[in-house]
Amino acid sequence: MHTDVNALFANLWQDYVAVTPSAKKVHQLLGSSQQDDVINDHIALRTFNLEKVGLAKLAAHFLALGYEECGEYHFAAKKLYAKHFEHPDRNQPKVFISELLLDKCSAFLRDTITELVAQIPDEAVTADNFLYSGTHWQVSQATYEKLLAESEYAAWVAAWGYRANHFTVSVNELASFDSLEQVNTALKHAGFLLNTSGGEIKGTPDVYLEQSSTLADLHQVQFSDTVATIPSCFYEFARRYPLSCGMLYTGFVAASADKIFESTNAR
Ligand code: OOG
Ligand code: NI
Repeated sequence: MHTDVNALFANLWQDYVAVTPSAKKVHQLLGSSQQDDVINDHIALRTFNLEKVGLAKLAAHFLALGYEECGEYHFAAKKLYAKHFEHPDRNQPKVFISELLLDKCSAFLRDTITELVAQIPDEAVTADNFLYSGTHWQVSQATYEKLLAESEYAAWVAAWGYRANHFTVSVNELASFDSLEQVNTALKHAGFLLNTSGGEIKGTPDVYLEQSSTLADLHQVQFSDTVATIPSCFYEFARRYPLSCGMLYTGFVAASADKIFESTNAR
């Protein structure tokens, strides 16, 4: 486990941009508009509800750094369960961790994923680098595609393993943009493709959170038998609104998150 939260996020970022070259360009596009670096609202991680690598095992890395469990979310159609975590230091990014509920999936999917996860050495899961360690298994392109037909989420984790699925810019902290619409316009002008599932902007001020995201980059992945180009990771943008107490809402919105998951769908 990491002892330094900043080091953990720096490592997650390095690993993420290696397979998401567009993130660096987006970062520059928005970051160049202010003196300070772009502030991260949150990151997201994906896994399966197997004892060895379940949500709790990923969360342990953050709990050890002082993070606290804050909310839970259900996604019945996608067969996902998620929790979010916050650090007492409000400047640290929030963390959204989801897991695929394998007991609700087909025997093929469950058996395939169980076999992949069995290949992870036990000690790898608690190692410093686990959250940005990628895959610990070999998967063929045909197996990836068969997983994809049932669950885009399962196929994504089988191909990319353990790494940040996305980073999220805090739009509230951007000096040169007053709205998410403005951010989206700048992104589209620069040629980035946005996730339009559920509309370009998911959520409204009424639910205290507006979100948009790019479509995942298309990046080369090494399968056991081939090299293929498939969706990797994406970049998200979040604008939070104050609750009646005056504090910004810090949770997530399940209906919006349901659509954000689709940022890794094939184009
Ligand atoms: C997580 C999708 C949900 C959000 O901000 O609502 C999410 C994922 O795609 O793994 O990140
Ligand atoms: Ni997100």
